[in-house]
Amino acid sequence: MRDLNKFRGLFSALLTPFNKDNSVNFEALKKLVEFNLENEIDGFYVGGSTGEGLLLTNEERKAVFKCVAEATNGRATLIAHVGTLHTDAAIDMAKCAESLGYDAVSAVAPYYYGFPLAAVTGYYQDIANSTSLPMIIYNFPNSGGFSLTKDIANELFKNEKFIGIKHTSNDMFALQQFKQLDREIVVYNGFDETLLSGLAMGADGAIGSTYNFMGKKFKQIMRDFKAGNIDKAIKGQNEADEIISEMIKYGVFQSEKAILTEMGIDMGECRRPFLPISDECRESMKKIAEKLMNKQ
Ligand code: MN9
Repeated sequence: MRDLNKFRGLFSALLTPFNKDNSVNFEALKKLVEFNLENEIDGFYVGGSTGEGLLLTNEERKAVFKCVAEATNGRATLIAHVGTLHTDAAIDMAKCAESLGYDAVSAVAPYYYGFPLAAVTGYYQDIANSTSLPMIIYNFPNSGGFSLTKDIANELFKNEKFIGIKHTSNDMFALQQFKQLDREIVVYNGFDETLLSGLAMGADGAIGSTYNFMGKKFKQIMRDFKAGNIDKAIKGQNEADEIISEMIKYGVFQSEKAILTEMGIDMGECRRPFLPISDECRESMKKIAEKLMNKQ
């Protein structure tokens, strides 16, 4: 049995900063890692949706893995998101993550073609069996049509390599069901705006984008929940959701880049086809950043 303890807690879905010419800004990335660690983050989920992983070349994704591993230097648990449409490319990235000392790999299901279930489970088995690293399934039903169920998960989790699920969905019953598999696994709540409900349904931790700048706040919500201070936890979640609902108006990733830039990390823009950060977004996020900086 693998030790699951290092996989519990609050994980930042790490954003990827870009230079003006659209290349990855590794200096800013290192700063962002440091900033997260100062804000009590337990680990990083690298190159996922938030990291614009699917808008990076595979070489860039591997370079980001390397930069984050070096910057972290053993101070946090590292999960490499290697999901893509092409199994061999995912395997290549998983091997890279293994050689860099990552703790686990994760992958979104293959999208676009509407693959049959056997192809999706085959993809997961092939990636999981290609390295010694454990696999965390990225269940994100809105991303391409595949929705994990308890039955499918029980089949996959017969393979000991599988240790967890990142559940990016507000279907809390599904999350609860994943905690009832034939053996113990880690389940991450994937939407920050519903972290508290995920915890109430048994989540072991959370992976999310807003933890890049609200790490301390969400750690406090987790502590309050654990201690049974539910009113306080609800208050904390409400405060965070006021910010997240404002971000959703302008685009979540653009808003996050605007906030972090205000906080002193030069994040640049998101890659096309994401829209540029609007002036209205910058104005609104400036206020949020100022509020957060005064509090944290
Ligand atoms: O990885 C993120 N999921 C996506 C987690 O972006 C699809 C979340 O952290 C969201 O960005 C966040 C805002 O909706 O909950």
